[in-house]
Amino acid sequence: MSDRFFPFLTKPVPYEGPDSDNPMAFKWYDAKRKIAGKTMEQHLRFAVCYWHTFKGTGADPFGGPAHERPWNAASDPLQRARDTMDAAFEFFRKLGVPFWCFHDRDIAPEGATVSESNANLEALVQHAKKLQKETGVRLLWGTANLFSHPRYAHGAATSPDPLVFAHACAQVRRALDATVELGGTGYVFWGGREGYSMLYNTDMKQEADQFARFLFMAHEYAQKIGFKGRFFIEPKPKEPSTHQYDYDAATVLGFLSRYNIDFVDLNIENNHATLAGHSFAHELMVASQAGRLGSLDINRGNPLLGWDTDQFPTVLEDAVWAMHIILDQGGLKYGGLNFDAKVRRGSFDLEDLFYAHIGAMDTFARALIIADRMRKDGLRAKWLAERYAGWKKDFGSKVLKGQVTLEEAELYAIKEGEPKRRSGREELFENIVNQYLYDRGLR
Ligand code: XLS
Ligand code: NI
Ligand code: NI
Repeated sequence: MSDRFFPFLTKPVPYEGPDSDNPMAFKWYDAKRKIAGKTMEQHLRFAVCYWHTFKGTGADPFGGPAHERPWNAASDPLQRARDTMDAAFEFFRKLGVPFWCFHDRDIAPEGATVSESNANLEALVQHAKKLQKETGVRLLWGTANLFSHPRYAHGAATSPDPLVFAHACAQVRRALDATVELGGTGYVFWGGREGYSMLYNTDMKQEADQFARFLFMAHEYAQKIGFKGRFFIEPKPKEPSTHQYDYDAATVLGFLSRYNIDFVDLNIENNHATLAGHSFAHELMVASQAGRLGSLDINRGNPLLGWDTDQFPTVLEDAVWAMHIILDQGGLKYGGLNFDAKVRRGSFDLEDLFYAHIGAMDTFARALIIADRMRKDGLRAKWLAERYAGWKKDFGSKVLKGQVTLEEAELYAIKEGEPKRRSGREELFENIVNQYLYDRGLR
């Protein structure tokens, strides 16, 4: 493999440990280091996202592209797509990540017709297959971009026009083919335009029925072509739609049970959680406790801005929660940690792409060490056991087994009198967690 696009780095990013001052080295991410029986690489399952890292331009609503990339030099769109992919695999290899993720339109340009688009995609999938073989990098999940083309202005699967729905089906069919061909274990549905901007012209029930049908059709096809992975819905409350149907984890779980859909798990994104007015930990917990936490997009938002800023994750406490919950549920079988993050508009150097990913990987590696230590010391398990102890004993456990009537509960309250008040000890728990975050967990 060549050094064509990132010549400033001729060897993969090394692990040098916490005392290193080398910006192109890992301080915490040591791929083969074992934690709780598995290597860091196996726990974290990092995936670089193609769209932000290689297709991102630094554009924002107030200014066009600000990032010049050497892989965009060719004038022929297919050549540009191949160069971009070569750059991507050079990057994956040098960064040392095991996985990548893409939308159909990230890797291959849309053609003038459905058949032309399919042919473009197929050509680039074959190129990816070759590069995967050469580098050992694997596909985590694939997806279709059902939000950029003008035809999707009123939604894709939830469009009022069945022909638009058919175009969405055409894309998903080929994106599923690509995912299977490249060995992906996940397939994501993020519905940026599956929502509405006003209710005067929107029939929510009709659109929900359409979306459910769409998922059943996709599932049936995936089975047919031998897809062995899982589908994931990625909740987000808004942006670009005013209101998105997959609002948050709880809303999606409700939708799945309303339509009896058992073949979809959730892909939880940090910045979407905060846009919905939740914390990342809340969304992860809701999904995990329902047995449906499949994968994570680990970017973060900016508390001072109200939109999806997709920043690289550098906040340790968020990452510790994520790793704690992932360890609690025994890992991520089909998913992983996809960055879904972009460098800032002002960070236009190619080196910035490495710094961003290195920092994110170190944050999560450190979080894994800390979460493992917190779990081994039994912190949260102990706090929960103490707090809910009553539910394990006679009256509490009988209630849960359905052996107590409302009148019997009243008699119990009369007999026992006023409950003893117990402190929630929030400040104490925060102090203890801080000890782990900043000191104990790392020793
Ligand atoms: C946008 C989403 C998108 C999905 C994939 O906000 O995060 O990037 O992850 O379509
Ligand atoms: Ni995302
Ligand atoms: Ni997002």
